[in-house]
Amino acid sequence: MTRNTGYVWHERYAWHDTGTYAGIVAPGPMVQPFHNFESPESKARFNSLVEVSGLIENLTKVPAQYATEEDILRVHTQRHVDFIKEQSEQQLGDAGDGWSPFGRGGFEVALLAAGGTIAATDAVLSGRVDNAYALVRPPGHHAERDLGMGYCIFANIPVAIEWARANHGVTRVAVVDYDVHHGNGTQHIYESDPDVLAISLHQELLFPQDSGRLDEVGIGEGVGKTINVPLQSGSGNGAYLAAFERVVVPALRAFRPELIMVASGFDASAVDPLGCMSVTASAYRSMATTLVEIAEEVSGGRVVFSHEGGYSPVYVPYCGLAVLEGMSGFETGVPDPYAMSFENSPAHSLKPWQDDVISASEVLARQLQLII
Ligand code: 3YP
Ligand code: ZN
Repeated sequence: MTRNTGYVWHERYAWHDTGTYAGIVAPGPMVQPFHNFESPESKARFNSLVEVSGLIENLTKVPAQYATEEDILRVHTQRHVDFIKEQSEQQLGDAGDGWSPFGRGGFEVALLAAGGTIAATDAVLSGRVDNAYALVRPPGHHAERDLGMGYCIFANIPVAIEWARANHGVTRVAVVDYDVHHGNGTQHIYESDPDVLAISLHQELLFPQDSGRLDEVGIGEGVGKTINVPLQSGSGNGAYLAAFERVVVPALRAFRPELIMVASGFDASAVDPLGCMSVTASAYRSMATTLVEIAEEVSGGRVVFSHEGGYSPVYVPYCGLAVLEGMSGFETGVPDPYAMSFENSPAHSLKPWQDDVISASEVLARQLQLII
């Protein structure tokens, strides 16, 4: 079965400049300059593979658009918007936390990233496509209402959700975040909102520090609508697929959202410089297929992926292609060239201690009467 999958990419995403860095830190007298891990490479090469593999012929190109200031202000404070504008005039500004450098004109690219996610959401909600992938940059899941963080300037997914609520009469939305880092921005923006279920799978206590614990379950009316699955470093396909089967799918089934948004980061991959997980393209494909199928069951198939992290220039393209193949049902026949190195690792079997974390998160969700 094939589906009509929308796809957003804009060359300007590759022009977002994160400066001369040494991975995540600034170069210094004894720190040789390099580039920032958050560089155009992994994303531009993902797009190249989508084109060269021929998959693009089976996708529907959705033009990116710029979010308006009004769109951004449904989520962020005027103070944050003004700060980003001001930083965007500098040679190398920062979104607020000191980890999020961006060059002149970064404000406009950030509007295009949020707007690209809006465009994908609009294409899905208006029925022009069945589901959609927005390959945007800069990412969004760390951005708080009043602060940019962890490479993120604006909260792309929340901006698209609030746009959908204002323009399509959508109310209940679920966010599934499989980026290796905790989706703190999404969590905090929606922690008191009972109509947004935010689920984040991440490497425990990686980034932000001391964030994304199991006991962060939401606040007030939002209690039970925040789910964190803080997996131990070293988790592979077995742990991710078990977390999907036992936590993500039952929670989505119980919540019955009208729309599912996916924070799609590939930094839990087996070769990522920022994560210590071991996920491979085949598991990313399964996660995408599962999300599309559960969307078909609960939200009329409406699911929108917005790109987040993932810093291996050579592997992200294959993980991303697998997700797009899973979403669309089209197979390019392009093999994962790294499968021989990564697929047979003992890291993929579900370990008892990984099972414990998943069980704890499952039990908690059940206690909160989310999973019936
Ligand atoms: C930003 C600075 C140090 C770690 C980092 C994480 C960014 C990311 O991929 N978030 O999803
Ligand atoms: Zn990440």
